[in-house]
Amino acid sequence: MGLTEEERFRFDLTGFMVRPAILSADEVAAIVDQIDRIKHNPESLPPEHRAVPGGPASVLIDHPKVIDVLHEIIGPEIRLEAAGCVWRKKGQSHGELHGGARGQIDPIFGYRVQNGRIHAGMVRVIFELSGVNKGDGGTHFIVGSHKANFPMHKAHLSLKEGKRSPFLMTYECPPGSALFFTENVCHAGPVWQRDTPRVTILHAYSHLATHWHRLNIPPVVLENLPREKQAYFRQPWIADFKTRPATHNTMARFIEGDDPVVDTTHRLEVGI
Ligand SMILES: O=C(O)CCC(=O)C(=O)O
Ligand SMILES: [Fe+2]
Repeated sequence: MGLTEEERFRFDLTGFMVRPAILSADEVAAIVDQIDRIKHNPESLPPEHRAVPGGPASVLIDHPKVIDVLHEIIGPEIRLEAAGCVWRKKGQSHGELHGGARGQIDPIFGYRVQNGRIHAGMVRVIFELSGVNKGDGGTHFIVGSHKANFPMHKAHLSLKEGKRSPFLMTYECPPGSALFFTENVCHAGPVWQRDTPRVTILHAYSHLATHWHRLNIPPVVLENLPREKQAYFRQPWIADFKTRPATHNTMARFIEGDDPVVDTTHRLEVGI
């Protein structure tokens, strides 16, 4: 369980790592079909499948080969706080290099290592459904920048051929792979170069105590997930001292209990 020694070394050193082909070909096909419909023909889907992580994509919420990593690098109690899908055609991009140098977001979401354990405040997982080959334009990273002590220097911020930092790295992977990175590493989603689209699902996981993204998943999607998957969207709190002994907001407590996964505030926020 957990990261292999090589994965731990690699993730700590560079700020990212890939677990290749963790999904079966059938899982990949079903999720790609769902994203195709979400982007191009949403009415062909039931409402609870019209946004991720509903429908076939829900297999990704608690995939054992992903949770395994997150428990080690975030902690035993985690939340999934944002999910989205991408259908990136040739010529399209996410954008330039951003983040890094410990300055991206508040230190509570930062990256640190203490007593031999990684504590990553927030971890992004990108499920690469169409795979990435050399030169395609997968996500790029300035390796080590999640631990840099000085601001990102402009000499290292170009994605232009010939002007790229020697620290800029990327990866290749087969379809159905999971890319993990700390949100604190400087990264970019460059122009996609392949004729077939880059199809991905992006998840942001964080510690149970925090919530960076405002939740924007439609209530119908969350309400139709099984309880074990809804548990990843439970409220961000650790302990309730009104009870004796104190109640802890564990996953098991949520699954056994009857807390609603969608509260009135969230309904109002998403306008329902
Ligand atoms: O599209 C990409 O490759 C990068 C996306 C990104 O910047 C992010 O997930 O934070
Ligand atoms: Fe980003």
